[in-house]
Amino acid sequence: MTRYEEAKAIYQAIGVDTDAAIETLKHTEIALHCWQGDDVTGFDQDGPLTGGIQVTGNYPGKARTPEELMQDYETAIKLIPGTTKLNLHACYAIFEEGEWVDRNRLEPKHFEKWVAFAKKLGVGIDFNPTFFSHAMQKADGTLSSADETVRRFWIEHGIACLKIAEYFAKETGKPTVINFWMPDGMKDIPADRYAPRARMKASLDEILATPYDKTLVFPTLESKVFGIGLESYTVVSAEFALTYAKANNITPLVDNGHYHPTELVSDKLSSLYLFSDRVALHVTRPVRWDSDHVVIFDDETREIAKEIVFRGALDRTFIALDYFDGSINRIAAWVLGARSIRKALLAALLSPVERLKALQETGNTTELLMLSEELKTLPFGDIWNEYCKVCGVPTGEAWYQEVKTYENEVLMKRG
Ligand code: RNT
Ligand code: ZN
Repeated sequence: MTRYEEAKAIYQAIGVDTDAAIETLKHTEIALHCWQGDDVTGFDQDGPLTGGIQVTGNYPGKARTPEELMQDYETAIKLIPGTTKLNLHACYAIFEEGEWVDRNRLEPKHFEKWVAFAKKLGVGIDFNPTFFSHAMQKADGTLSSADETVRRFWIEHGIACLKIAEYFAKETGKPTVINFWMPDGMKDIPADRYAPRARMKASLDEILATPYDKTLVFPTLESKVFGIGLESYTVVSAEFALTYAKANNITPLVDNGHYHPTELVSDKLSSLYLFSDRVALHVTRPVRWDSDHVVIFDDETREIAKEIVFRGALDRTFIALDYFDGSINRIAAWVLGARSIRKALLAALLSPVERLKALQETGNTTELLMLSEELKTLPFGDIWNEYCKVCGVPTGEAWYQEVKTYENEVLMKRG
């Protein structure tokens, strides 16, 4: 008997079909964010990263061009078992030599090379308008700005991006999620919390009134509790985002770094599933704040995965990763985060869901706690290794050697 066969029998004894779990996980799409590869820099401007988000670290080998970013991305996804989706930001537009257009004038043609790349990899594309790192992102924000010129510019950007999202979906034949995250907010106490929110609402209404194919393009709205330099007020708070999404029949997006430290996204998902057809996630790891550390196989990531899987909601959840660490090898960062969310999903898929739920329903909370703890030491690693094998990617730490080789041969040669 192989280790997998032995482990399979152990799971079978508690009523879990490991082959079925592996098969489900293989086809579960995870959107992998391009912005981990270059510390959220992009290609359309030279300014600093703004919008109240920060990347720390100066690990060598950061991608500087579209070609480098694509090469790095491809290297990463070969080490990640299961279906990936390419997640792009508008600031990653690729211009011809000597060409440049501002964000409100972006067109599908500026993303042709990304489409060709996605087709080569056989993956779908998700998209994000970029409302930060730009001169038109003023102190009072973007879509909520009191300056009509500023607000208009960003509305045009939103509309342009909606069209690009539709182009992605049509070209790849796979739905495109387009996520709206605006950093708008205030460092200090506002005199008027209402007016910016009213302008934000009007702006989003105008963007979403643009015709787009609702079977192919799924707008999501991401809330946030605070940003660096935006500590006192964020326009798109949780209440704003959830209410707006519900009222306008779009999808709410929860980023697990965007709440107070003792709030847990795992506890929020069931409410969202109850009231929304679809739910979108940015999976990250906040360490004391929205620090965007690399996702690991920790308790909260596992609990989030459990909520999705136990609800039977994999097919109505858009799962994306969103973190950025410049202090370690950026390819390893991608691989680690993506493998970790997949481990969390696998652990959930390997649970005797009905038995656990029945223990709760019948008030057997002692047995529920006992079983939850015993499940943790079942031979999960053997199933994980089998999953990696089935997906044709290295098992155990073997993937890291490939990253190291790539680091020596490619990354270290970059200036
Ligand atoms: C920022 C949000 C947002 C960004 C990306 C780059 O706090 O999480 O999703 O991380 O759009
Ligand atoms: Zn996010």
